Amino acid sequence: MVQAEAVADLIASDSDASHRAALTQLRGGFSKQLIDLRQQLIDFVALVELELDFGEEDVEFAHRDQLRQLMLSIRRVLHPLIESFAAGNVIKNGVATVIVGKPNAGKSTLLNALLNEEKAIVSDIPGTTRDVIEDELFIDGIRFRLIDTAGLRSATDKIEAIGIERTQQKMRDAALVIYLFDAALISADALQTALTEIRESGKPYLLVGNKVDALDDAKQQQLTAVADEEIHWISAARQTNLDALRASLSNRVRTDAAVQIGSAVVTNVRHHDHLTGTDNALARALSGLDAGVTPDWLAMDLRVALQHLGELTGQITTDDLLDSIFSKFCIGK
Ligand SMILES: Nc1nc2c(ncn2[C@@H]2O[C@H](COP(=O)(O)OP(=O)(O)OP(=O)(O)O)[C@@H](O)[C@H]2O)c(=O)[nH]1
Ligand SMILES: [Mg+2]
Repeated sequence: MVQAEAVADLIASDSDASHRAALTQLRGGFSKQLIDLRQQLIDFVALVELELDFGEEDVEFAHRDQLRQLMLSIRRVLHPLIESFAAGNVIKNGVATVIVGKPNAGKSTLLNALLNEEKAIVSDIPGTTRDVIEDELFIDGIRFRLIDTAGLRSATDKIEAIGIERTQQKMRDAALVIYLFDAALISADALQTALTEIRESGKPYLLVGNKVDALDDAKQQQLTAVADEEIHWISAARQTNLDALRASLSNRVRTDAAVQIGSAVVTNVRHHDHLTGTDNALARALSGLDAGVTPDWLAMDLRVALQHLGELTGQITTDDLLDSIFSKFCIGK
């Protein structure tokens, strides 16, 4: 299932938007650097491929030492990016994201809506969810472990008490908290109290007001004033504004991880795959160079590296290679 989702995510991210996101994510210097280095590599591959046309004559157009230096400098750019991904621990475990709030706030409805699946039981009886319900969700290539919990209140029986205890444990373990409240029902005071608690917990959180479909403007303004911070207004049942919530989730992870690591951070599975793909291909090309392999072997590894780099930076066509060959050489001469 995890693999299937990852594959689905890879396919889904193969779009203009994801290429743009890739560039944004590889932030300023990194993306520009990668594009420059890729162009230099294209020029080298063109030279190596040209050697193939003169196979019998044992010519060497591509300066091997310069090629080696170029590959080493590309790898120096790749490595911190690859490591940032591991450091975020995002690929392995996902971002533990727990949905908490009072009973009946609509936590299970939100879980189901985000997962697009009737995973948790929804009912108008407060205290419906007693156990912890978890599933994986991919947003912009980031893996989230979404956790629905028992609503927080004074428990009415033993089982609910255990459920609430688990909610609190999950909150402590979570990387991110979605604090969900029933906007139509909550009082300004109750929101204030809840906010004080969640702020004191020190966890990164998103404040989400549910049931906007049942909310009047005056109440919405009142709650906005009380909160004095961004509230994500949604209707879980009608699936209103869920895209904005998804975007906030993925932004939050990107910026937090960036703060933590202090530089560009790769959180996208697809990017990570292309970064390691490039790196592995370059490692093979480098050991090929050391072993003195023939240009066709070298060209093969370099092409793989270019393919990955091109998909990362969002500009891949084999025409690039042809252009480079024809802009620099006149074969006829
Ligand atoms: N009007 C409206 N009702 C909603 C919305 N989202 C959920 N509900 C209703 O609110 C009730 C409670 O929803 P649940 O998702 O079970 O709430 P919960 O927070 O998981 O509740 P517990 O598991 O008891 O803690 C159900 O009757 C839902 O249909 C919404 O956006 N608008
Ligand atoms: Mg529930």
